[in-house]
Amino acid sequence: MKNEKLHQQILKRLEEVSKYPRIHKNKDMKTHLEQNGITRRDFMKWAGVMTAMLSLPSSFTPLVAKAAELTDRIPVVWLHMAECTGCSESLLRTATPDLASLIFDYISLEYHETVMAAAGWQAEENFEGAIEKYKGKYILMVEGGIPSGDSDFYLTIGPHGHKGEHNAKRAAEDAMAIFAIGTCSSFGGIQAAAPNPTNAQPLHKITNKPVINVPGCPPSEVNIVGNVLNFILFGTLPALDSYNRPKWAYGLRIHDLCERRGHFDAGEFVQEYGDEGAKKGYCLYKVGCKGPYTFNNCSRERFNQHTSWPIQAGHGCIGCSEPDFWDKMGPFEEPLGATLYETAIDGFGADKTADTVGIALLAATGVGVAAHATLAAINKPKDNNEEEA
Ligand code: FSX
Ligand code: SF4
Ligand code: F3S
Repeated sequence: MKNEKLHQQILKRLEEVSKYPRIHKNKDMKTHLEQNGITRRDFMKWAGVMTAMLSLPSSFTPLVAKAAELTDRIPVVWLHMAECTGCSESLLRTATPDLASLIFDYISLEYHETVMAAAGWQAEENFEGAIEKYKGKYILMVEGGIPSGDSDFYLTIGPHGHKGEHNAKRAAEDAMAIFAIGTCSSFGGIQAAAPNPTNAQPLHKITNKPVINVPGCPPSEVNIVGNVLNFILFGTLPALDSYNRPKWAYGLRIHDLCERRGHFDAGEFVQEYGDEGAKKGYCLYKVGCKGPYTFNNCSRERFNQHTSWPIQAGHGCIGCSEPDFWDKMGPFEEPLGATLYETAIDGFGADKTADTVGIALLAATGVGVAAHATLAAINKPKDNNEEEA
């Protein structure tokens, strides 16, 4: 019944979006996929995966596919601030273009400094033109931390030498929805790490409008495209956690679905890189994995067409989707020990779960798995329970 209502609501929304003018006059999704050697079957399979990722029932797959087909109805303005461009690279530079990057190709990117042909005066004109032409109708995506206040001269863009902060504020004013792409834009990132010489700020500090954070350094391509699809499907803000991250992507800890989790529960740890445990794929907690403190879906979605992710490659998670991880998660190759780290689990020192308590119980009683499971359940954020049920 609840699903039926949601289904109707989405259908109505998609109908509305399909009335928006098409931006690619000469290209439809079918041709776009064919030109890139993707069959309809592959596309529907991908839509099925995205449906599950967005926590929707599988019967909604055709709606998600339709939303992908409508991605050319909503213009996107993408700004670069202070960053390494890894977020764009994550999306656009897969070895063979996967569906997420193909969909992104199809989205009407009205302005994106890395991929557009224009430069100089022309580029600046394109920026002004896009936000004027699509006033109130575009999605703004901002990548990078934003030098601000007295230090905003650390970032100037284009021939007029506008400050990054000026452009971000200007574009935010008339945007329909705003996404901070990557940890730098969501939380300040490496620019804002101590001593933060450029006074870099996250996007939400320089605009009063609601900002959806899509952190990760970089975030995966599926999280970026998933947010666009989510917006097309619902037209509203998704359910967010306490750091304004969409719960469908950031609702669980890396540790919750990690492929090495069985070894954690069995007390089997890599003690140092290259040891026997490392060869056997044991848990990386003792060599610094921050998976127990980090909320993201890498353990489920991986990167580069589901190929691999940091922990599969043999290094612990460094907590790249958490606020201030450069300052607070280090040293990256050592456990945090008894540090009380402020996470979305309400400031609870996750090591208590992960090491001190879990492992002590494991050794003392031999019922570590159950003990750990109980502790993990206690420490889950309350507002995530509904999604896990
Ligand atoms: Fe880089 Fe993006 Fe990290 Fe930041 O990603 S991958 S430094 S999150 O803004 O380009
Ligand atoms: Fe995986 Fe890290 Fe948790 Fe070990 S500590 S199970 S490697 S997330
Ligand atoms: Fe980042 Fe950890 Fe995922 S380091 S990419 S959140 S596994």
